[in-house]
Amino acid sequence: MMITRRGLVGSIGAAAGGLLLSGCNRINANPAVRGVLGSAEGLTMRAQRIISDRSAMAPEYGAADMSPIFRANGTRQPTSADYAAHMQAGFAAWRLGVDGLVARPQSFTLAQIRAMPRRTQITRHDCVEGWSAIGKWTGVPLKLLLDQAGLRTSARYLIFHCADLYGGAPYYESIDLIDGFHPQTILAWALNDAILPVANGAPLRLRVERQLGYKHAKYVQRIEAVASLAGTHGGKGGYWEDSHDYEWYAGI
Ligand SMILES: Nc1nc2c(c(=O)[nH]1)N[C@H]1C(S)=C(S)[C@@H](COP(=O)(O)O)O[C@H]1N2
Ligand SMILES: [Mo]
Repeated sequence: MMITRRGLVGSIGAAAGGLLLSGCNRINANPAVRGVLGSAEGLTMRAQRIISDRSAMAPEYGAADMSPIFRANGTRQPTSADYAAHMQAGFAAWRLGVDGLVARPQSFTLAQIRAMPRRTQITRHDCVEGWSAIGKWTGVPLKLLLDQAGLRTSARYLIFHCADLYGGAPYYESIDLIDGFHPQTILAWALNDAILPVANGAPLRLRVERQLGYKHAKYVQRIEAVASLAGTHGGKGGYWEDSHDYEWYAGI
């Protein structure tokens, strides 16, 4: 994958691109870092870091850094009757499917997922629309679900199918196996020590901390292991990738 200034700005639109760059400036408060990142050399460096250091951990913060309110963005409540029924029932009958190129297809209840080992992390969420928030997420490491399902050797990507439509189209996202098995990649069921609110993706949402906000699929109901992204929806691996040409790998 190539990351160029044209790619960044062109994919998001000039106005939002400006916001993205200002977001980067905030992220790198050190003026020296800011200067380098603003240059062509800096873009090369950023690309280099993404390519060579995919297993690095995203920064984690302390309780004092947490945003007073973690705002919601995109879908705040899926509109289907099916989702409404699950919400009414406290998601007691919600199932998370893990299937596709796996040896043992799984269908997890929320109770099963909450009983599995959990990871809690305080991280910063960066949205391309120019806002960030620091929140405390608790959930099951995705690796544990993948291990139970047993990925086939042909699996290359994981597609997250969501329960909502956005702009009339199904929201979905995808990641590769490096992010899939990254220790900070979790399916979160709690935010800030409370059960995950509907606005933030109840009952389960992806946290993939090395990438931008739109990759963090909310309302996840099915994880599908695939060899190629070409066969799903528009074929570019996500709602925003298909509809607005956003980068598939949105590393930060
Ligand atoms: N299913 C679904 N997931 C989604 C979205 C959405 O609209 N639907 N919006 C994305 C975007 S752009 C962002 S910034 C985050 C927002 O997460 P939040 O609502 O918890 O702030 O969710 C991402 N995941
Ligand atoms: Mo976003």
